[in-house]
Amino acid sequence: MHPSHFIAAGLLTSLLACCQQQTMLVHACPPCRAQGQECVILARPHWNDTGITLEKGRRYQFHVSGRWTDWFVPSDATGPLCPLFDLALLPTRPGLRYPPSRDLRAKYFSLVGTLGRPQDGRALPAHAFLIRPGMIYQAPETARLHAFANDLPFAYGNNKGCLRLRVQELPARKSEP
Ligand SMILES: [Ca+2]
Repeated sequence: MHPSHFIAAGLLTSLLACCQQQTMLVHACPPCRAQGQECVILARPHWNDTGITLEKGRRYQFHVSGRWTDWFVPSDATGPLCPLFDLALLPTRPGLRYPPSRDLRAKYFSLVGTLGRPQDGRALPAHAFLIRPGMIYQAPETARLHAFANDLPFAYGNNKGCLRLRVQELPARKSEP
């Protein structure tokens, strides 16, 4: 066998071992979708209506927990948990619904939030952004928060799992009304 075959087989074994280990962390999704300022974002739908309205000028902190899975690749809100998969998928990232041209950190299964959603369900609204765990976001307009797992538009059929998102409104700064 050619040495490159040994290397490829070793990489494949490592990837599968990583995935099997991480897939055990994927939680079953609870039946609820939104409760107060906490909601569940499913990986399968193109859009999740969080039921949460953000108000213009107010600041919010996003808390995200859980794991979801694209085909057999486990991910969290920032993308695939196995770095080698992340590297392998790099050339196809421009086709993502929220592509790296909008934010270089955009990966497969990054959690994306939008203010409102378009009627035709395709193009993203003007305000779309990556929801990074712990990040603080000041809403540029008053609108309902929607969210989805970043993926190729035609590739949602093999998505599984969910993340739990908690939106915490922060107190206004002293200079704010
Ligand atoms: Ca997929």
